Amino acid sequence: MRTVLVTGAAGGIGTRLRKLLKGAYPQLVWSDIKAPANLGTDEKFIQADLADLAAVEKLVTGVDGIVHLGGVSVERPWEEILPANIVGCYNLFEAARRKKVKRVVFASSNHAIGFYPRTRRINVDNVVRPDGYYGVSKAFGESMGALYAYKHGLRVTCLRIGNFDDIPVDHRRMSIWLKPEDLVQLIRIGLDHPDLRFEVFYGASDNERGWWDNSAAFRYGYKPVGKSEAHVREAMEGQAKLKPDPVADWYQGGMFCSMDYDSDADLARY
Ligand code: 15L
Repeated sequence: MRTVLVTGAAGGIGTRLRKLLKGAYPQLVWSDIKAPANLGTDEKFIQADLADLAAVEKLVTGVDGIVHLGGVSVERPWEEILPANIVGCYNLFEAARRKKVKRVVFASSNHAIGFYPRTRRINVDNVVRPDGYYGVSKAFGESMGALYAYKHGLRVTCLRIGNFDDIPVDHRRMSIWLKPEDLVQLIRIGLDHPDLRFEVFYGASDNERGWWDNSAAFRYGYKPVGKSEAHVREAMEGQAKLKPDPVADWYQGGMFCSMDYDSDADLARY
């Protein structure tokens, strides 16, 4: 990898990665729909709207690998998800194919599988259970990744990111926490590992209370350094400030599941 493009440079994860990936590749190119506020003079930034295919094609020209963080990163109405996360994701993969980009690391999310109960341990072979339109867009992105990997020869890694933060901030996050340095490890496996064709990994640190079997990532050498048990006190303090919510507390996706929820199903059966 000589030139690596990262979309979503102005978002929460992008902003952290701008520091953590510094020097990792000879040329890093950062992009977003708007410029990050604190752009350094040594950082190369290209403004682009993911919904504009011609602009995305221009953006990926000459790039070897892409880390695709761009788009809407929370649950929003369909009218907002569609251009940014569905059309934008198609444009990204299609432009990558046309311009012969070698690898894509796609930032998927735990919300692609949010409707699994916390009592279930799942791996990457369980079918998706999105917990909103945002989760649907992440499941779509994983499907696009598989299509472009097997049909067009791209090498694609989808990271089902749990909660990216310095520490886990509540009970749920104890199970899904991802320390920033561990995300960097997963991204570098996706960009550099010679044997990789298409994989889905869980973006989670070493969480004793975790719900996900991440053996796919471990097979590629992932060794998470973050241990959520080391932060249990702060997480329980955060939890004490939250109101009980039977749907959010039952499912892995938390509050994304209880948003607009109007099913009368017996929770314990699903
Ligand atoms: C995500 O996918 C979101 O991008 C982030 O804002 C958090 O809500 C996270 O999931 C989470 O589930 O905690």
